[in-house]
Amino acid sequence: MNSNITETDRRFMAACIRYSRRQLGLTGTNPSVGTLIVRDDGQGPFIVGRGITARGGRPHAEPIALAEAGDLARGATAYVSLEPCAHHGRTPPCADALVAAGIARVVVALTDPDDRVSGRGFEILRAGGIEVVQGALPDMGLSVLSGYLTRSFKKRCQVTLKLAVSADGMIGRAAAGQVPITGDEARAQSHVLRAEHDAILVGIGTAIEDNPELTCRLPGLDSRSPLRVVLDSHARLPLSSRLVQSIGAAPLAVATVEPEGTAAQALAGTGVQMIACEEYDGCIALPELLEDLASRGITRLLVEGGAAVARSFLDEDLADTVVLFESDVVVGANGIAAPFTRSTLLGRYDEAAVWNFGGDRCYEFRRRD
Ligand code: AOF
Ligand code: ZN
Repeated sequence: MNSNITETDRRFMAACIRYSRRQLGLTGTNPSVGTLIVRDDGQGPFIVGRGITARGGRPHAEPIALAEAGDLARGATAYVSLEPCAHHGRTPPCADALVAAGIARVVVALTDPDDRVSGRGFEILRAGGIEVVQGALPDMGLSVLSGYLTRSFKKRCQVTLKLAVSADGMIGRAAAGQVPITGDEARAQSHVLRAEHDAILVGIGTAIEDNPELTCRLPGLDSRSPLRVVLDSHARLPLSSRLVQSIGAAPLAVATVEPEGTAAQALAGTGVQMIACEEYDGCIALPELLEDLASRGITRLLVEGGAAVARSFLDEDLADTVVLFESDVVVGANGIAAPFTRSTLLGRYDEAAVWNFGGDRCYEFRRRD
């Protein structure tokens, strides 16, 4: 453990990372970074400036926080979840801005892998006389920045696989449309997950059977609906489906191996984006699709169903995080069995968190890389 990191540092870094969650799903290819400017004039530390990477990725977090702090930044500590940038993009380097503002100390969770930054941000800070403390709560930092890091290192979007399972191990009932498994609180939480991702994906079976809308319908957060993507080899998505009908509320893309066919062209005519896919073993090739989505600026993808799609992502080792809701509801006859259970996940995943939402439990698993 880095002995330069104090208990106060951990407290403010935790607050900084929690704060940075707010822009997840909104910053495109840019990471959602948080900055808190904290000063202590002898009566205890207090926050004088806050910033998170803005919608679309700019401005970055640091200049927003510095602007709020004004002259109070002089002599203060800046908590930043990612190494401050060193490059001239549409804005000047954040590392320079921290030096110019007279910041005395910078505490960072994770190093930025971007070639234009990696290590150089720290160099600028040190050359400017700032004390730099690296490695404050890196695991917590990863909970927000892992999508950005996955996209940087693996050139594909990060995948969160979400599943709701009944007490008898089912995810629905055959030919019954949407079957409620979890309660209101868990459902609201799954809409938070939608808001925090750049795109949400289901298979064509779920799109037809459940006829979902896949938008974020939390009060005040409807503008945070992600791009909706349907895995639909033969472009079978009905024009009358809720997904197509709600295209004004959130964009929709169909991943298909027949982008030029009549059905695909009819969908395209309504504004649906076509993603031309490669076929592997009679199915859409998922690794290539994830690369394609990353190149379209998608950093975090939420996979919501159904069983076959979930199984494919797990079998191909493409699910980075699994969010599993468990309820006390019994589905009974004609149930569709869950493609995995908590115990089958534990071989490859670590249980990272457990929550209660109303009467339901929610487990977050992270893949051991
Ligand atoms: C920071 N603070 O809040 C963010 C950073 O296209 P640009 O110019 O915005 O640069 C994108 C890069 O900036 C991105 O790859 C990452 O290295 C960094 N993001 N840096 O200092 C921030 N969002
Ligand atoms: Zn920057």
